Amino acid sequence: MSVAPTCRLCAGPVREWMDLGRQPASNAFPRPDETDAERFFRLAVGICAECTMVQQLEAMPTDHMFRADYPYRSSTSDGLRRHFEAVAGWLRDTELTDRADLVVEIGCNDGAMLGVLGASGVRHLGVDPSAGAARTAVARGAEVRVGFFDEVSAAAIRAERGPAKVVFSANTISHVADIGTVFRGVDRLLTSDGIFVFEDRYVADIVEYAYFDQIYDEHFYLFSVRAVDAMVARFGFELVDVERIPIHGGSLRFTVARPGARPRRASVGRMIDEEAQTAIGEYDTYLRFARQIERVGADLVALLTDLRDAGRRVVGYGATSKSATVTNFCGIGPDLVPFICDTTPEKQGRLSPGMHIPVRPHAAFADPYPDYALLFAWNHAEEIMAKERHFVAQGGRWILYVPHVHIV
Ligand code: JHZ
Ligand code: ZN
Repeated sequence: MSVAPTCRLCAGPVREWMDLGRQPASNAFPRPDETDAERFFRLAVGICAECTMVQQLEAMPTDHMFRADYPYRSSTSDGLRRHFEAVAGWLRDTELTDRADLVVEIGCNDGAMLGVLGASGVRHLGVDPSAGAARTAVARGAEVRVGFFDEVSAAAIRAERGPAKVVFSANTISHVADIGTVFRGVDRLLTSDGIFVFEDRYVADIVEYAYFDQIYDEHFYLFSVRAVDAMVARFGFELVDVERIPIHGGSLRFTVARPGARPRRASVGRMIDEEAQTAIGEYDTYLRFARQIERVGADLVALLTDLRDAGRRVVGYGATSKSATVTNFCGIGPDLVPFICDTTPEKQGRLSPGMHIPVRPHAAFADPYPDYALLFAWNHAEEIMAKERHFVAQGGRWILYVPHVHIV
């Protein structure tokens, strides 16, 4: 009899609901001569029967995911740049009002948020293992410590600069399987009345809109309000506010404080009730989702195969992390999608992880336009479709695969 895997947070039994197969590190884009060194893992997801946290059953080693040459850049999308400017303005005007206040950002990437605070003279520090992204953040006027955030680096930051009034993080906290290291770090760093604000994908939106490609190595946990509420309490904090934000197809902004330090807003209880009504903590919900994922995968391969057999040209748009899941789960390689265009210089000239589809500069898209563009960056659809109006005007069509395969 095999023993059920245990929850990383509460040690309860984790029931697997989907195996997305052998998958690479979603942001490790190999050079054509580096494909032998790729690392793979089994991308399987389950739900804890006790605390309901959705989590992966096996983890890709962190040092393989977040390396010095990590290629993702937050500022490549206008929408995200505007979002992070708004976050900076909100923190500056509501929390960082005293000249002595310090803000620390975990995973500051290229400084899309922190650069704005730095320019306003706010005391700040970013912590990020990606040396390349950090260089851009520094050029934007942000101060960055290259490395991981954990209890050791947090203690060093406190010793050097004193406690932080705000710890902020976007799309990073769910990425750390050993998440206790982050919370112990926040505990060392935060003032008694400070807040820890983090934004991450919302599992209820992922299920509702079948955003299955949000499941990849980096998204180790898929957060619900109920599971995060229990998690932060376990680490000695209180979830005091939660807010939906329309980022990456549907995210939540969590605000965490020391117990009793801040009033707990009604939104927390309200969203936990909503999740109970929509069965977001239940295994059967995810089994249904898994069947839907299989259907979408089969439909997408059937469409791409038909188009290829009919002699139509299809190009991928946006070498997203998400596309690693889609291409590797479905077995989509250069025979079905000859290349993916992407504006990120760090990805160009490289191959997509696992399936080795060449990544080419954006200019390749119109040279000449393909018949169809498979939109891997569907979370930026509005921005991209507005920019590529000419593609559609001359007869091109977009292929989307969420929440189901369709052509627009
Ligand atoms: P995008 C990454 O996910 C990884 P990804 C990470 N795990 C995460 O959670 C989020 O980011 C925050 C390109 N592009 O934002 C740029 C164009 O080519 O969906 C990017 O390579 N033209 C930390 O990788 C990709 O598409 C454009 O006009 O899934 C978009 O990646 C635009 C707007 C983007 O994140
Ligand atoms: Zn659990």
